[in-house]
Amino acid sequence: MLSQEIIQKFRDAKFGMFLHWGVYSILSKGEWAIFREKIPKEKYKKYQRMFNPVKFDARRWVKLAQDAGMKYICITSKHHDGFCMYDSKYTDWKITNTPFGRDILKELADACHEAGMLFGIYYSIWDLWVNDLDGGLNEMGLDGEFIGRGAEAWKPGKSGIDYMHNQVEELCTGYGKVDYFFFDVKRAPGEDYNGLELIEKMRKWQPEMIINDRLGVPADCASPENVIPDKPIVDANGDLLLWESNMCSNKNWAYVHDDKCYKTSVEVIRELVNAVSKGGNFLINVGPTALGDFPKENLAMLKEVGEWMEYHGEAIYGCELYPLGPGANHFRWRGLSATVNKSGDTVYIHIPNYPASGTVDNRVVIPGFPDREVDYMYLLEDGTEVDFVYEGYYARDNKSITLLLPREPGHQAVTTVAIKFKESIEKE
Ligand code: H79
Repeated sequence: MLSQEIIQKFRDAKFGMFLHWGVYSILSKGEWAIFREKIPKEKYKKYQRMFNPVKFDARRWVKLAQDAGMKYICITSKHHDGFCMYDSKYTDWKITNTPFGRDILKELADACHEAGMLFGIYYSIWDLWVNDLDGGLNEMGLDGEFIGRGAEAWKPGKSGIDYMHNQVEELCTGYGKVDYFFFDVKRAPGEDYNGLELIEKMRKWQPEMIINDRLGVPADCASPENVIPDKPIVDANGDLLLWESNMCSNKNWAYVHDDKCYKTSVEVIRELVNAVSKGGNFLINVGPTALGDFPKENLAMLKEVGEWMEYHGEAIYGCELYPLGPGANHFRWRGLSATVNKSGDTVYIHIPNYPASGTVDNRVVIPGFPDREVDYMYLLEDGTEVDFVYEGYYARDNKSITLLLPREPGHQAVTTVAIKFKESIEKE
């Protein structure tokens, strides 16, 4: 197991960029195109000859993530189509055999290390190119005989398992420090891939690397997909586990020209705050184009998220969840949540649905809060002082505190109030 210190370091980073990028970006039908469209290998090989992302600039990508307030990046080294975005010596089906010819993973790893950005690698176990790994395209009869479906057909063979272990070794030993390893889809149980042995080897190659839970054997990080869980993810003792929600920024992971359902910065900021106030991390995805650009809708989103983070980052990075009483989701302020900083002297109340201007009762009631005396509070956006009274709104008790907010929100995405106490919170 990893030390709490290493786990905490990753948890403190909070916000990352997921990148789904590969030859499928040319088809523009999502990363599952080869499977969904049932494309035989011979036809699909064309995309290796076509892949030439002349606009790719690793430093620019890292800067875009950094300016958005992200502390880590995680890129697809290989998705289900088996195409390697790095120079694997175990296959010819890879980036260095395209007209582009450069090792994209290497360039991105270097740019991350240079910028102090944590570096993460996504790796799909399910591989449609390798028939000894979960059936490959044989499962559909697209590369040789149809081998059927179901547990037997999907059981990985020795050469498939070796292929995967070898590639994970390349990824964990050839790209400098790797902070995060994101396994994805597999068709058989984790033991069928000698998962425990693989994790053990990975700990040797990268002793400080966080490994997600999708290899099907115990690892470090839970990985809810496209959802922020209702509650913090905890173990049997109720202790907070390391978890990260990964999420699309439109309806697809890889670039789809026709998919214009992009999330706005307001939505992304709210998802981030939701995750962090439940003790989780948030990994928002970007699907770069075949040329190596980010979709313009993503660029706008990232820029605006960065503007929010510039003023609200202190309520995010390194903060912990701060549970509010059940009555805190007072009628207009649904989604109210809170975080607390490490020293415990500041609690941050996050208000995602700030009432529109002109409303008569810009109040937020926090029941049962707090035991200690508040010194003062203010909006993180501009330092405006927020008045308060030690009483509830409906229940006129003195165990609640009511924030008397200004009419206009601090920020339309999430308004955050910093509450300073006369003494810091005693943490158990
Ligand atoms: O990379 C992105 C997606 O392509 C991938 N994970 C994110 C991060 C993903 N999308 N959906 N899923 C994974 C769900 C997986 C469903 C599966 Fe299956 C069930 C895979 C194997 C069994 C469907 C049924 C596809 C193959 C059989």
